[in-house]
Amino acid sequence: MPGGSFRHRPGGRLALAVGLAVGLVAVVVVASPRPGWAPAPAGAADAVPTTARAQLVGVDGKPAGVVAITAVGKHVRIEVAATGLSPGFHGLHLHTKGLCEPGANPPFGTAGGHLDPAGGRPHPAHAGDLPSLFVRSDGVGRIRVLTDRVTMADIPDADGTAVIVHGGRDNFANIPGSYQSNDPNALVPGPDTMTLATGDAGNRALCGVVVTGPVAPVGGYSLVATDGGLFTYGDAEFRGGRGGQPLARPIIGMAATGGGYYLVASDGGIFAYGDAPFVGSTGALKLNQPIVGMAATQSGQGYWLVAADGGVFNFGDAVLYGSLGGTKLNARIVAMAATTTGEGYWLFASDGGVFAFGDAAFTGSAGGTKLNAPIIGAARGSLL
Ligand SMILES: [Cu+2]
Repeated sequence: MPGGSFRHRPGGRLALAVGLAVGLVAVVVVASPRPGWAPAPAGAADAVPTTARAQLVGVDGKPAGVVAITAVGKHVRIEVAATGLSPGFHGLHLHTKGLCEPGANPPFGTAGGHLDPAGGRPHPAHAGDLPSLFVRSDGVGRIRVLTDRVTMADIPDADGTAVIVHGGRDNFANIPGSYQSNDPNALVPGPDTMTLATGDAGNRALCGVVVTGPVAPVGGYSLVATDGGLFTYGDAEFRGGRGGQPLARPIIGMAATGGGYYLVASDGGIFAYGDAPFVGSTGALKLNQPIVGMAATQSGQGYWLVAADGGVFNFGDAVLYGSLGGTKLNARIVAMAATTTGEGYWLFASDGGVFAFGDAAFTGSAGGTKLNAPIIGAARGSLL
C-alpha cells in the first residue's frame, strides 16, 4: 500500500476497524465482515446514502485513523478519530477529490481543494470547512461535529470526496486588515489568495477517501472477564488487567475515564489503571448484597458503585444523588450508568425497572412489561 493510491474501488472491502491507540500492549483489529454487514449492491449508487466512512492514512501510507459520516436529520455528523499527529490544533476539511496519494507532490495534493459544491466562496465559507481537530499530548485527536453545509448527496459525487487533516493550524482566514501579506500579488491588506483558499493550514498530514456504506466504528470498547482479563477493540487503550492474577471475588464490571479505567469486583474491590485514581472501595465493608455495577464521574476523579439491593456508594468527586438501599425492590439491580454531566445516574433492575437520580431523566422503562429474559446490562444513550 505505501506509495499507492487510495481511490475508492466500488465493491472493495475495507477493514471495518483499526486499532488507533499509540503504544498499545494489545490491539485487536477486527477485519472480517460481521453478521449483518454487506457491501452496497452495485447499481445502488444513485440512492443518497445515510452513512459513509473514511480510513485515514498518513504520508507513510499507514492507517492513522477513521472517519464516520452519518446523516442526522437535516444535518451531517462527522466523527474523526486520528492518531500520530503533533499535539495542538490541526486544520480539518472535506476536500473535493476522493484520491489520497501520499507519493504525490505535495503529498495528498491529489485530493484537490476544499469541497464546495456551490463554488465561488472563500475560506472559511467552503462547505467542507470544519472545526479544527484538537490533538492531545499523546498524538490522538477526536472530534464530532454536526454541519449543515454539506448533505450526504454531496459526498459520493463523480470524483469522490476526501477528509484531510492538516499538519498545521487553520486560521479561518481571520487576518485583520491591519496585516499585509508579503505575497507581491496581494494588493490589499488582510487575507491573501492562499489564505482565502486554504486557511494556511499547511501540509496534508492525513487523508482518507470517503466511501459510502456502513460506518467504521469510531471509538472502541473494552471487554472484561470475571478473572480480570481485558480485551480492547478500536481505539480503546489497553492499560493493564488482572488476567492470570488471583482474585478474592470475580470482576463484575468496569468504568472508563479519559485516560484509564477501573475494574470492580463483586465485593467492591477496585483496580485502577492508567490515570484513573483510586479513591476508595467497599472492599473492606460487609455488604448486604454484592456490587453489580459501576460508573465514573465526568472528571474521572470519582465513581459510584451500586449493589444488587440498590445501595449506592460514592467515592472521590462522585456525589450521592440518591440510593435504593433499604428500599424494597421487585427485582435486583443489575447495572448503573451516569449522565454525561456526571450529575446524576440511573440504576437498572433485572425486570427492566429504571430509577433516575440527580439530573438523570426518566424516559421510560421496561418495568411492568413481560420480559422473556431478565435485563442484565444498560448503557447511556448518545450525546446527540
Ligand atoms: Cu484542507
